[in-house]
Amino acid sequence: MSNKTTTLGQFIIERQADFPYAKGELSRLLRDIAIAAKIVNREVNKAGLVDILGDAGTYNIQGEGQKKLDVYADEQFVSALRSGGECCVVASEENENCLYIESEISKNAKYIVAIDPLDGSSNIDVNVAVGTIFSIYRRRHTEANTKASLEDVLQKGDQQVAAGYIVYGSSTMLVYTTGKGVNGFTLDPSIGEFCLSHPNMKMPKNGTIYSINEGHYIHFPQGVKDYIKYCQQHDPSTNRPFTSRYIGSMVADIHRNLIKGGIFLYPSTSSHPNGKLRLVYECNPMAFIIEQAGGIATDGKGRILDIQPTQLHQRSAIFIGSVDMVNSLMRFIDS
Ligand code: AHM
Ligand code: MG
Repeated sequence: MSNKTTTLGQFIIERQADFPYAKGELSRLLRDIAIAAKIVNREVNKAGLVDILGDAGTYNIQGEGQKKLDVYADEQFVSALRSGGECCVVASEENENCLYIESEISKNAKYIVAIDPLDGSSNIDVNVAVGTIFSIYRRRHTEANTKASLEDVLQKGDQQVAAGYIVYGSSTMLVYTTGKGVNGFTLDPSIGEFCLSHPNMKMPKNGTIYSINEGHYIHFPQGVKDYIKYCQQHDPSTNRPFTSRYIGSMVADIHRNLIKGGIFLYPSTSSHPNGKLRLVYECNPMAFIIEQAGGIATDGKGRILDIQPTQLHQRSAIFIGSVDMVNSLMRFIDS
């Protein structure tokens, strides 16, 4: 067995020819995101030691209280993207409007980044895994001096040129796709590099894990309730009852299911009639990654990646995971 370590930087350069319009810009953009991820990782890791836990005392556009680390992570990613020069618009969960980067080096940049800088905020204060989710689009009009607009951000998910997540867990991993499969890198803190640890990730076609906040059961649509009961029934021929696992950090829940096989569900509920999770920077990137790994993602009516976004912070129901499990759920939803 070879002991050769491939760093994320090396891997990106080796794979550059795979990228659409390969001129190095997307490689540099991914590198910028990885740098910010390392800085956020450092802060998440010492969160108990410095004054960074707890509420920032501010609210995001969705009226959700912001944690200090939410704000810190947002600043780090925006700053890395701003100074990197390859991104002209950042759309973040933490900001009401898109941030147009109009500096000399960025104003003609070709890429748009939509990001949830720190997902799973409610887990920050209690040492449970949190994550970052990002999605990259190409600007629709790239002629010099044409301005990027909201329409560039509101592209369907199937127009993504890359997407990825970082999970700050028992180890820190960066997983990404550029539409040619999914690769995972683990941060080696001793050298400060993400190293290829999970090449060509494939989601098992079937699994035995279902992930949903069952506390909201009473508010779920009937088809989802019926599916949960199905998961809990005894039937050794289909390995039921299944196992329930719910961390409350979408990134960590989906990462586990990607490796082990499973389904993650966040349906519409009476308090969140359109679901809770945001289409542009949560559902779309995760759907792109899971599809690239061989799984599927739907809102219960159709493919997540086919939804035309109309608003930056719009929400969607999402059912995402192993093909056989999502298809089995769909039979309950359709009936
Ligand atoms: P956030 O972006 O404000 O952190 O919210 C998103 C998180 C997801 O990571 C997670 O899957 C979900 O909210 C958990 O919601 P709930 O507490 O309703 O189960
Ligand atoms: Mg989030």
